[in-house]
Amino acid sequence: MSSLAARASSGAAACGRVASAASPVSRLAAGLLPLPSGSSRPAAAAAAAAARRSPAVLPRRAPIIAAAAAAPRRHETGALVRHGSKVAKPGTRVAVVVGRFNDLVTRLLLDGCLAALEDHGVDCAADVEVAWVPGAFELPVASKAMARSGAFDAVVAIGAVVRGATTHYDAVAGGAASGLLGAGMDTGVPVVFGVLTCDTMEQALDRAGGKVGNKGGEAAATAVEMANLLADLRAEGKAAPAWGK
Ligand code: INI
Repeated sequence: MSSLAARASSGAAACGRVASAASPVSRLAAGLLPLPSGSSRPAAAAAAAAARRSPAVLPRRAPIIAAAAAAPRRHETGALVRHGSKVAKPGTRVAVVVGRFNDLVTRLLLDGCLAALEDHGVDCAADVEVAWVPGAFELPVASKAMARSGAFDAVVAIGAVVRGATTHYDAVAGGAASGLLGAGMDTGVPVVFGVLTCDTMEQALDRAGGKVGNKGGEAAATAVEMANLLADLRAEGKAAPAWGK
């Protein structure tokens, strides 16, 4: 099997519900994630081993990302300082728009995104909608339309633009970036840029669950943080309502 094919085949099922080498349980056991209080590394390793033995769908688990200090605090000057929590509020709804072009890469980004949404407390089965579009250039129109619907608290746009030999790259990458920025700005719904812009396919795969991490997972975390921050500010009348709200 080529290294590209091997990496592609490692992209496990969506939503992180199926045990895989990259599942949160395995990452816990490997020491890559902080342990929830009351559990031990050997216990996590045993859970990971059990999950590997049984490929069955795992029961729903609690979010495993600990809440960052979400309550506003005072700077020594008295200024109010706040961050959006990395743990989703119950019922946080997320649209994920994915480009089919270079889907060897975008499927892996999608897997990373959905697993991370679950890790951050989003209920994928109830509250996540995935929409495929032909390529990165189509991400803005679909993202903006979904953001305008009022049905989502955040949108994650996923794509992979690989330079190759043509100048098409610049038009597609630039159009996707400016279009997605505009979609968020126009609607007040965070539209997260989960689009890889790389010179080579190898660089893209490195960022889709390879040696540089998974940009889809990072985009999911950004979506949760921004949805929380805007919700908190809006609850206090300190941010304008989202489109149609
Ligand atoms: N779309 C991508 O998502 N990535 C690319 O690398 C790419 N390249 O290189 O051409 C690409 N092109 C298709 C584009 O997104 C549109 O689907 C197409 O132009 C139709 O509007």
